[in-house]
Amino acid sequence: MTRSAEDELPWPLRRALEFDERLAQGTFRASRRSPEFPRSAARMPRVNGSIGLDWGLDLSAWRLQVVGAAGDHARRSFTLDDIKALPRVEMTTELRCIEGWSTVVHWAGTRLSDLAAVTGSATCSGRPADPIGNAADLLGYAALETPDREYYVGLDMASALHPQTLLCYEMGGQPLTPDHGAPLRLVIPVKYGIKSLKQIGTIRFTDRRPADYWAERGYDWYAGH
Ligand SMILES: Nc1nc2c(c(=O)[nH]1)N[C@H]1C(S)=C(S)[C@@H](COP(=O)(O)O)O[C@H]1N2
Ligand SMILES: [Mo]
Repeated sequence: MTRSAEDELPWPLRRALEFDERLAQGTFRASRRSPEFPRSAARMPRVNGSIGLDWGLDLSAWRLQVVGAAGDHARRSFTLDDIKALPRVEMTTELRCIEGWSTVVHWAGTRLSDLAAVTGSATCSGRPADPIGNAADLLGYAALETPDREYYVGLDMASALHPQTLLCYEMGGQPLTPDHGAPLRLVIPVKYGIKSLKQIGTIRFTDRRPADYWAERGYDWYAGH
């Protein structure tokens, strides 16, 4: 009979590992959903925040860079068409800004969890992410940044892989405009708007809690509501 490395740990450590694993699985199962609205309730939100937006970005040369535990040399890059080839999801949810306003918006894009599943970048092993079946294999965090790295956000993995966390290329039934984050932005309705990073350049999955632009300026790192 072969014994796994885990079996050889002293029992208090082993118990702690098992507990962490159950906790992580519980987190993913419980994943609280943000309310959804009829599409007719959707409006176009104001443009809010333009840190790190490059108005002159060459959309044909743009690529989404995805980096996992294996590091920069194993980065994968995706064109917008690659992203659009992943399952399309539409949702009508509230964009809630920490400044006190909110707007119901209709979004279209693909789940960040679907990207994590095709790249294997979100796990320690490099296997496709399976939050329910194998939560212990997941890295702890996702870090997103604009191509110029001026704006950056950190997400805990449960929120990053939440079913309503989307990489969006359409807003209000139209392709994203540059001021709303073309060609691709994050929309994460379980968090305040500060986390919904516009114009994504790189997504990095990591075990170290990522830097976060607004957390560095005194806001709560999690920014849930
Ligand atoms: N790159 C970038 N993304 C950003 C911001 C920013 O300044 N730069 N501001 C955030 C804030 S505070 C909010 S409320 C939302 C607003 O999105 P909207 O402009 O599409 O309404 O974008 C978020 N994403
Ligand atoms: Mo905001």
